[in-house]
Amino acid sequence: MYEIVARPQTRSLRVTWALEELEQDYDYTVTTPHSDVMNAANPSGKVPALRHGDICVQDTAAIITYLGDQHPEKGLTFPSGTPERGRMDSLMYFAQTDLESPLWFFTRTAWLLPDDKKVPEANDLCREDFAKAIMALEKHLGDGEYVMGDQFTAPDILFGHIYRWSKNVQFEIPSEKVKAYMERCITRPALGRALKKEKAVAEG
Ligand SMILES: N[C@@H](CCC(=O)N[C@@H](CS)C(=O)NCC(=O)O)C(=O)O
Repeated sequence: MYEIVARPQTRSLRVTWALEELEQDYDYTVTTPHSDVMNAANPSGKVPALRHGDICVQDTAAIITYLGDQHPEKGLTFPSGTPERGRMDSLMYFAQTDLESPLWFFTRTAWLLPDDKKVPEANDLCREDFAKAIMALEKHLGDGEYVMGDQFTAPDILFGHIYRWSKNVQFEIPSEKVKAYMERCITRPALGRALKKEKAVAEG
């Protein structure tokens, strides 16, 4: 049985979404970043982590990939060593480094941190870097339904989640093609189920 260890309604949604796409059962241990429970599951104390037997996996890109690899018949990931896996891994790293980083830096330095730690002079740069990464994503996407082609796969979870987040902080998506793709991702029934689950566990 899989166990998500997380504060719900955070990046945890990516993991819940993956589990719902894979139609797997899972337990949910609700905690907060840097609690003893979280520190035991992730040395950084950040949420989420995934326990599975003796293994505890951290970082959402790694968790989603791990989960997809456990259920190859579902096609969420591609076999290790194949050209498709190489491309998929590129997109997983790109999503977190190029696309998510400016969004995360902005979220912290414009919203979450106390006023004396805010960095308003970095706001425009974050928006610019995010927009540049969206234009790169447009090239990756080509004419595909999803970023790897016709099939919904692991990177689509990251891009879909980042899209929801970008809307919350009013970051523009400067490509109609990418926006339409991201809309396709966030209308997946599995995401609907994941959102319900996250809400239910958050409310206890
Ligand atoms: N790269 C990590 C980032 C995890 C992360 O930053 N989680 C946030 C909540 S969404 C957190 O725990 N923040 C607490 C902190 O930064 O100390 C992942 O994708 O799992």
